[in-house]
Amino acid sequence: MSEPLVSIIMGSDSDLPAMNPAAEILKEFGVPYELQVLSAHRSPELVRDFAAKAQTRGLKVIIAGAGGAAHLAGVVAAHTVLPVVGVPINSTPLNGFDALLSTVQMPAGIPVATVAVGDAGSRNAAVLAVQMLALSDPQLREKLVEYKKKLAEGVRVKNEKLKGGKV
Ligand code: RP5
Repeated sequence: MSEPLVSIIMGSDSDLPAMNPAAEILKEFGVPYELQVLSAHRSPELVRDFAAKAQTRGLKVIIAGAGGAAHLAGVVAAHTVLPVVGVPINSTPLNGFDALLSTVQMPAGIPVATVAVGDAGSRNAAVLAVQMLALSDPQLREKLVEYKKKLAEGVRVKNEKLKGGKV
């Protein structure tokens, strides 16, 4: 695989099932990516080092998912000017509501583009990353147009089934 353009990082290996959908989407679009476990709390030095070197490594977008006291996306955003997409993961007794708030409520000047909690968020983080890359890549833009057509076609088929009494 060529050098990664997108880095998918997560606070723990227990977050992998939640972050895999993002990887699947990037694979579908043919975008080179990497997966890493980095914890803002348990390995703060590694996180700082990763974020500080991300741009010179050729990364364009960072997707960061975390659950408990979810600071990973925000800490990474503090150390880079690359766009950071945050995925709140529902890995705590509060079912991700806590992760949503700690990911989304960034102070002015250090944005984290926060997506939905859970599976939809993981997928959307990757689609958003592809949309960012597509700004300077017409082929990726075309793939996004096709992707949206497929989504619409899926809805059309479901609607036909429903109208035909097949659901
Ligand atoms: C967060 O704490 C991780 O992102 C994970 O969602 C949660 C629990 O981590 P483990 O105790 O499973 O390693 O830092």
